[in-house]
Amino acid sequence: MYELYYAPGSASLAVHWLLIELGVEHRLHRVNLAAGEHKTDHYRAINPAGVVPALVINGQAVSESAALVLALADRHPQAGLAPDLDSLERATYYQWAFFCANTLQPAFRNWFYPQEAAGVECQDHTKEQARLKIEAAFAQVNAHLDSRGPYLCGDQLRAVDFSFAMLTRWSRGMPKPAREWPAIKAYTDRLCALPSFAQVCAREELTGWP
Ligand SMILES: N[C@@H](CCC(=O)N[C@@H](CS)C(=O)NCC(=O)O)C(=O)O
Repeated sequence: MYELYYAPGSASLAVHWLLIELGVEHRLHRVNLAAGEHKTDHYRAINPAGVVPALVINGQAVSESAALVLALADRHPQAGLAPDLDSLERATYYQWAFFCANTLQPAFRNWFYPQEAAGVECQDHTKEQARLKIEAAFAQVNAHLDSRGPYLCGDQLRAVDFSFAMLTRWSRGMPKPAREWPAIKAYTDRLCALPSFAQVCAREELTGWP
């Protein structure tokens, strides 16, 4: 049994979407970020970092969106969303999981919370650097999908695609949203056509993407 602590459209989206795609039983707890619920002692007992998501797996709380996506795919191998451990594709799979978690997501953090990195006085500069980093990352993925797609790991949809698709959605209000890169546009069209995407959008009341 899973319990997901989430906020609509946030880093919990990939996990929520994947839970639906996998068809596994789960209970949802909506965390009101505007009201600061994620900074309460109650929530910090679940995720000490005070951010969403957190996933309680059989009573044990785990966090970090990308890790949760990988863990879910491994726990439900019948869905075929994780490449075999000894396959070459597994290395590519890790590559994109860490790319999402280590390259793209921190850049988005700087875009959405530009005061964090170097203070309010530097926030415009931080945001501009974040934009450049995000656009460079999208250009890299676009070229990769063009030559080695249609999914991040090749022919098959994998769990990391849920993480990356979530991150492309975060760019929708940016000067150059991810869907302006043609291969990423085709990719997000494919991901967003999954019935599980319509379901997660309905549950989280998300609109405007794609
Ligand atoms: N590395 C974490 C980052 C999570 C994160 O930054 N979540 C954001 C929402 S997208 C959040 O909770 N923000 C509220 C805050 O930082 O106060 C993960 O991937 O789970």
